[in-house]
Amino acid sequence: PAIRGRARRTLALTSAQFTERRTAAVGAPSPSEDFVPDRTINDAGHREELPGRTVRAEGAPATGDPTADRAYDWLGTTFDFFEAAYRRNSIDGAGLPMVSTVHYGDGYDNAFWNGEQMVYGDGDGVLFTDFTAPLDVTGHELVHGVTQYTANLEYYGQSGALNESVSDVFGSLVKQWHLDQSADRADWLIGQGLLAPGVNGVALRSMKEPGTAYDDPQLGKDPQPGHMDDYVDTYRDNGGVHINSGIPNHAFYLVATGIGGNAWEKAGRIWYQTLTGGSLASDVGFAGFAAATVQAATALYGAEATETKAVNRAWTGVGVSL
Ligand code: ASN
Ligand code: ZN
Repeated sequence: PAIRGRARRTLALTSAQFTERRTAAVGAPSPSEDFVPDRTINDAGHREELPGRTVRAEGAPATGDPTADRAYDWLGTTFDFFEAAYRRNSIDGAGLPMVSTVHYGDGYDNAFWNGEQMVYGDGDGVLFTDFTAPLDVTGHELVHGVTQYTANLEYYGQSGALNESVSDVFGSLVKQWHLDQSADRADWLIGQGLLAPGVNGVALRSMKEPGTAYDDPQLGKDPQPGHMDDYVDTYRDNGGVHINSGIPNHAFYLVATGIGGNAWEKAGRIWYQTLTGGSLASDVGFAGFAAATVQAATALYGAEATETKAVNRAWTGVGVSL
C-alpha cells in the first residue's frame, strides 16, 4: 500500500507541485535554462482530414520526407527564436506542444493555423509549391497561435489586418534571426520561394514595398497598400485582412530600419510587448495599435528616445495619425 500510495501521489502531481518540489530539490531554474520544444508532425496523406497520422514526434529521427522534416525543423527554429529573443516558452508561453499536419489535401494552395495546430498544403505546382519551404510561413502560422493566446485580435477588418501583420512581422523576424541579418540587409519578403516557377513574382508579400511581391496573369497583382491613402474597403478576405496588413507591415519595416541593427532586438521587442502586454482590445484598430506601440516604446526606452521617435515617425509615414 505504501508503494502504491507513493506512486499515485507522484502521478497526480500538478505541474505547479512539480515545480515546487523541483525547486526544493535542486534550486530555482536559472533564467538561462533552456525551454524544451514538444513537436508532433502528422501526415494527412493528401486528404483534407486532421490531424492525420503521426510521422515524427519530438526527438525522433528524420523521416526522410523533406516536407515533414522541414516542418519539424522550422517549428524548432521558431521555438528557439521566441526563447532567444523574448524568453517566450512556445505558443502559449507555457510550453504548449506544437502540432503540424503536412500533405494536407490534394495540391492544396495554403497553410493555416486552425486554432489548435498548423496545417500545410503541398501547393498545386502551378501557383504555389510546398508551404513548408519558407521559414517565415511556419513562423507566420505559429504566431497566429501566439496572438490567440495573447491579444486575441479579432479576425476581421483592422484588428484582423493587425492579426495578419503581427504574424508577418514575427515570421519575418524569425527568418532574419535565423540568417543573422540586420534590418538593412533583410529582404522583408514573406513566402519567398513559395511561388511556382511560372509565376511572375518573388514572394507572397513585401513589407518593404507592399503591393510589389507579384504581378501575374493567373495570380493577379499583389493587392497590398503600404499607406492609409490606399486602404482597401472590402467585405472579401474577412474585410481585407491579408490586404490592409500591408500598412502595419510597412510601419514595422519603417521602425526597424529607422532604429537600425537587428530588427528583432528593439523594433521586435516593442511589437512583442504591444502584443503580449495586455493593453490591446481584441477589436483594436490601426490607431489604437499604433498608440500602444508608442506606449510600449516609451516604457522600454523612454519618451524622448530615438526608438520611440522612430515608432512615431513610422506611423505618420503610413498615414496612421496618433
Ligand atoms: N495562410 C493564411 C493565413 O495564415 C490562411 C488563411 O487565411 N486562413 O492567414
Ligand atoms: Zn495569416
